[in-house]
Amino acid sequence: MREIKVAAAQLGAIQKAESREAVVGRMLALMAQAKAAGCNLIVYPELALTTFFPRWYHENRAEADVWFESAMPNEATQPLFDAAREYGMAMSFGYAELTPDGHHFNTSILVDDKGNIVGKYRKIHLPGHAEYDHDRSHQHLEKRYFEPGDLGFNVWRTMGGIFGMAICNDRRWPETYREMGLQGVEMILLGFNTPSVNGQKGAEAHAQRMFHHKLSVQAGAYQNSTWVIAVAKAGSEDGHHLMGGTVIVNPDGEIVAESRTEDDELVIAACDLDATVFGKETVFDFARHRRIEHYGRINTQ
Ligand code: CDT
Repeated sequence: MREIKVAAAQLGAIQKAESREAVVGRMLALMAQAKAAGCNLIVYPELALTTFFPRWYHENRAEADVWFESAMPNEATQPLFDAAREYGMAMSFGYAELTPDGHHFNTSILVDDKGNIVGKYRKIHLPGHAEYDHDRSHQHLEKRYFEPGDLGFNVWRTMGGIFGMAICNDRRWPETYREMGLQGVEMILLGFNTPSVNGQKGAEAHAQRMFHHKLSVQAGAYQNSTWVIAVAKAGSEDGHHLMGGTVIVNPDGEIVAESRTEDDELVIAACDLDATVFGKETVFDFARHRRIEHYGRINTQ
């Protein structure tokens, strides 16, 4: 048994005017609850420090840099690192990253139980559009503000297990899970912000959107025999609603715990990493059963 007690730390809405310090205060309150519940890993959502700003159009792209962090940790986030170290708790959260040479990424980090950043992932599948779209009631400008991640899908050996990260739209793509599955991933940490309405004609309604979210993470978990911790930012941000749906999914693809609210809320489960072994050695023993001679198109198209 290799048990990790995970707190999926859903965040409720973050308004445009809310400061990083105020959000970090909310994150610290959740971390204290997680500590009291005996958790040793806390996972926060995508872009955890700010509102989901890609809904806002800045004609001058540089103005959007206010939403980005040029160092991590920084003054606002240092208390998170200090608390994680004090509690002996590993953590993961997402933020908008501005690199020293001027690149912009939608990033998440994995911090070990000693407060050291041991892993970084930059979102690869960026949804939405780059220019203001008059046909949409809601903008989704991730392609304007971010570049596709340049680090690939890596995994990290820490806390006695093999961990990977992905961000939001990545969860809808089987390649995301398979890239990490091929490296033996045992737990994928995945934050998301999914608008309930994206204003595109023909877009699915809320219930169907929730179904597609769960379908994607449950299938990814099962087909790669891995835990998936999918953590939402939820609720109404300045009148723009984000669906919730924080779930902890086991390597059989079953939801073992899920959120009940659209507020700041911990979803907790004790996850045995050894539960990944059966699937990896049987139906999803990739070395024995995959037929890569027939998968050429996946790499070329
Ligand atoms: N943040 C993010 O990637 N959101 C997208 C919205 C796409 S609209 C269905 C997501 O896949 O949830």
